[in-house]
Amino acid sequence: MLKGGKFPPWLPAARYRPGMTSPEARLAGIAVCAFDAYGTLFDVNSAAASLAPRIGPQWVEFSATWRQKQLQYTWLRSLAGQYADFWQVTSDALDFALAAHRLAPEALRAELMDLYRAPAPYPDVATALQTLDRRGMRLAILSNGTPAMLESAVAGAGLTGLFSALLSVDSCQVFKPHPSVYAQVTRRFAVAPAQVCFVSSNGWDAYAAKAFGFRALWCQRAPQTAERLPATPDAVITSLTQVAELVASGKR
Ligand code: LAC
Repeated sequence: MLKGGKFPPWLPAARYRPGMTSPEARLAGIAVCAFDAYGTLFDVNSAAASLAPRIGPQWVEFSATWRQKQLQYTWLRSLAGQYADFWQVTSDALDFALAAHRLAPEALRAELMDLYRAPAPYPDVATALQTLDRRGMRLAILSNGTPAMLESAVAGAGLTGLFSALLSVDSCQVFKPHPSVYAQVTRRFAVAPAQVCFVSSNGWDAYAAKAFGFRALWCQRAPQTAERLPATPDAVITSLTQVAELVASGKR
C-alpha cells in the first residue's frame, strides 16, 4: 500500500482502488505492450457518429445497442461452440440494432459496415504508441477483429509500422475472454505472461487478461464501475498516454 495515504500522481484520487500498489513495482520487466482494439484504440461509436444526421438523435442508443449485441454474440457463439468471425458477428449485431431501433436497413447498412473497416482512433492513441515505440517497447494488438479488419483499421488510423504483431482471435476460433486468446501474445513473443502489459478499455477484457497472468491496465476514458470478476487489473488509467508513464522500459 502507499505510504501516508497519498494517491499516486498517475491516478486521480477518484480512481484509486484499495490494494493498488506502486506501478513502478508492478510494471517493471515489461517486454511487450498489447492493446485491445475496439473501444481501446478505435472508437466503436465513430461509424454511427458519422451518419448521425441521418440516423437521428437516437444514434447514441443505436450505437450502444450495436456494440452490446456485437459483444454478446461473441460470448454466446463461443459458449455454444459456434464461432463465426468478427466481421460476421458485427454484421449480425448491426442487423439486430437496425431492427430494434426501427431504422431502414437498406439506407444505412452498407455504409455503416464500410465505416467499421476504419473506425476513428481515439485522440490519445498515436502519441501513446509513438512514445512507447521510441523507447523500444514491442507493441501488439490482441483483438476479436479479423486480420483483415485489424489491418484496415490500423492503416486507416495511420498507425502502420508501429505494431510488431496484429493478433486476432481468428487463429483460435474462439473469442475473448477465452484464455487461449491471451496465450497468443506469450507464444508470439516467447515471453512469460508477467512480461506483458495488456491495455483495454473493456473492463471484462482487462480482468480476463489479468486472470491469465498479464499485467493489466484498464483505460477508463469515462468513469466506470469496478467489475465483480475473478482478477483485478493492476491499475486504472484515464488516457493511453499514461501507459508510457507506468511501463518502466522495453527491449526489442
Ligand atoms: C476487441 C473487442 C473486445 O477488440 O472490442 O477485441
